[in-house]
Amino acid sequence: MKIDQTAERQALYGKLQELNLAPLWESLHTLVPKQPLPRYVPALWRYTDIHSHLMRAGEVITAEEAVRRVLVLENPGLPGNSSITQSLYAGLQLILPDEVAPAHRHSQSALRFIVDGQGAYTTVNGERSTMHPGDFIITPSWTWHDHGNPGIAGVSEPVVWLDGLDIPMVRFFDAGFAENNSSASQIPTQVEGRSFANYGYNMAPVRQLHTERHSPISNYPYARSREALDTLFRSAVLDEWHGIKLRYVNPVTGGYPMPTIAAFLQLLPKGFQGKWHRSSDGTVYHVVEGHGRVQIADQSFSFSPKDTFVVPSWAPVCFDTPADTVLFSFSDRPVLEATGLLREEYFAGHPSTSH
Ligand code: GTQ
Repeated sequence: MKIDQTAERQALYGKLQELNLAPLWESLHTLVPKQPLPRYVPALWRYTDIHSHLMRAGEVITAEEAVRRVLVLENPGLPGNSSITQSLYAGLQLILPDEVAPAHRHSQSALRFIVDGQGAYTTVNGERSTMHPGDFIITPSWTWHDHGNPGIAGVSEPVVWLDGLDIPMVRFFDAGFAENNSSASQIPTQVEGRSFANYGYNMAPVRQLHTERHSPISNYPYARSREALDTLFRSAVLDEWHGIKLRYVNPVTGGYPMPTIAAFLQLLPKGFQGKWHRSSDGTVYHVVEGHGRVQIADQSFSFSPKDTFVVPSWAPVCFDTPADTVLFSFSDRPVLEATGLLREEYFAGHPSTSH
């Protein structure tokens, strides 16, 4: 005897819903997927599309009024979420000459990767860092930070950087706290470059114990990281998937700069045709130098300097670069490693033919 299961089931589901109950068997396959099923999608933001709008934002609102004048890079698969991946936020922040973005602190961790312009600084817990294009700067959880742009050596120009924060992750845990400082700008209490002098030369202070969860270095200067990539390119074997790729470290622990965010810098030399790989940490990439093409699953994007793109969790990715190319990237890898959730796969051929 064939009964009308559909109607009977729907009747049951209706009654369940009134009692805040739901039938697992209707959603089991998406709740426990065979592999990640991200709702966010591969996407690329061209700096040439964004730049004029960012400058226009500089005309319609001051940094003071905005607090942070940022255009959020919002993943088209997560509209209204201010997220670039399920766990991470990215945005392009503009600070004009003589502006100040006032001091505050929050439980969200932030990174800055300097995109354009000279003459701005950020002050993190009393230590000021002058920003240079390509510098990687961290603002760890609950550290006071303010930004300013007084100019430098006669140069007075807009400064733009990429912000990366763990905002969606902190929102997921409902663990967000924030407060404003009573003064807009912190008076520096440390000599500029102090953290780098203490920890940036493969040395460490003999008596001062750094017991924080984040790196004691606040600014990882591009000149040093770039030099490392160049030396390795001339002397080391190229990784067939990543080219020459280094990760930024907390020099005290060898771990990641902050507990929730990993960051990387890689050189893909002229003529590089990378192999396919994938990993369970959805990753945001930013183009520092060069140009090329990234394939993400069945999509292909060409990229130029200052563009930003996102590779979702478990999407196969490969690069080819007709010119020497440097990519900065960041992800939630520390959290996936700490929880045993990080998986990676390196393909010998095309992902569709490798299984
Ligand atoms: O510079 O403190 O893009 O608090 C978003 C939130 C930047 C910042 C953002 C923030 C900041």
